[in-house]
Amino acid sequence: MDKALFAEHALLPSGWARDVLLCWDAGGHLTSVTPGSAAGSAPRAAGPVIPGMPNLHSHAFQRAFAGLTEYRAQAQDSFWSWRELMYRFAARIAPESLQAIATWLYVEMLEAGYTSVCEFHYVHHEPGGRPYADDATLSLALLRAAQAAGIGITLLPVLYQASGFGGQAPRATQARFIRSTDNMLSLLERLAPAAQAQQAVLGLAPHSLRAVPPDSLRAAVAGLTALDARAPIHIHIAEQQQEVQDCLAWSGRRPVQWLLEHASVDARWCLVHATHMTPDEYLAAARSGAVAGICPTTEANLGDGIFDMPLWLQRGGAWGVGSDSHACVNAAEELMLLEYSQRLSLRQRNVLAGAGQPQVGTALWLAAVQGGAQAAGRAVAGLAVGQRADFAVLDAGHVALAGLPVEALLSAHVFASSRGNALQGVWTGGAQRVVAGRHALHARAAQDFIAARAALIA
Ligand code: NGQ
Ligand code: ZN
Repeated sequence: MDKALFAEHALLPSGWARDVLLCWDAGGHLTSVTPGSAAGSAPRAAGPVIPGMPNLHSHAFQRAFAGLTEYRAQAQDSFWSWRELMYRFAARIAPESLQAIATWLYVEMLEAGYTSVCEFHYVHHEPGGRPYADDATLSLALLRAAQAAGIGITLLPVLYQASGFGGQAPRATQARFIRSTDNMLSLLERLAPAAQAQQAVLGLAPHSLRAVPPDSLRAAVAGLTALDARAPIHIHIAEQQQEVQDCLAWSGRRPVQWLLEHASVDARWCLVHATHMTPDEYLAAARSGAVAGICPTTEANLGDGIFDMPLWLQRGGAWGVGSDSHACVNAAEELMLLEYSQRLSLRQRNVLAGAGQPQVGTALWLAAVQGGAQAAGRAVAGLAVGQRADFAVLDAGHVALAGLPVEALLSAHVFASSRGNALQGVWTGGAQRVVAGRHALHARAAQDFIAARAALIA
């Protein structure tokens, strides 16, 4: 029998609607979304209902490392010096610590409005590079963490084979990441039953053009397509100027240009970061149908640069947000920084309002849900029939929101809710995971996370 929730206000893909009755089936998919309904016997939502946000880019283990690189270690620190420190940390991750970190991270995500996650997972092997007795050990730890927290997951095992363009041999610090293309495809086959059992989607993440030589990229995409023609493909691309220079030196092409010329990039693809593109690349990449995977707080933290949102939107590009290194785990804050970075560089306001949606918070939230769902390859595109019942209830009594006109609620949530989380309840697949702002596992998962982190940094 269907379950239901009645919301006086709900944010549908077309905008705010009144008196909306949401119904979903036992599988967790919405079967009806009806504005202008009577509540009937359905429970009433305690506040306005908004769609849950898919998080399109996560390296879960890095959550335990957040905050630990905010000191000067050399005359001029950079993305690359951060990466050295991150590698040292990655070298210590174990199956138990990964599961504890990821479980807590996913609890935090749910409490902050993310209802699904795309896990770009590249630490595969034992320290030193020997495969675990069960080669899928660390991937399974992530699936288990998602299952325990109740977050939807798209698991993207990462293909990593080289330390730089032109197939340069991997470094010792990258030994845990390396898999042959065949080995990657067998991992995907090995993971399929476990993924299916929890309605997870499997995809593939060629780490970057630095890490995956052309032949491997071609073979891996073909192999993935043979397994599942709709499986998502995510890649880090054009994040740093150095990467663009190295790609030019190697191929005479810029990274996005090279990718578009050598792979059949389409709506299955998520171009993560894609910060450094020429206007022609913005046009061609947007036209390909790929999602731009923007990670505003990580890109700021690592000194990447600013993605040109107006240009991307002008070209009709799809986009979503990811929390990547997890310096910040809050969907609203990612969207705030995304808009603010544009304001700072353009010296304008309300840059990312939509044509039909003047409220910046609402325009951002709805667009990021659509793009995030596309990147996840799951039915998580908001409050519409056939999509999963993934949603959050705003706390209408929160000081930041109380008494505001409904049109302004999401802008207030994104730009003005301060430290207090204005989310009251969060549901995934129709099951309530967060009650009164707290996940049931909050205390336990926090404790396990703290213990795991302490052991890792000891
Ligand atoms: C990663 N993170 O794989 O964790 C990367 C750094 C690299 C970001 N790009 C390593 N934000 O790109 O080589
Ligand atoms: Zn990343």
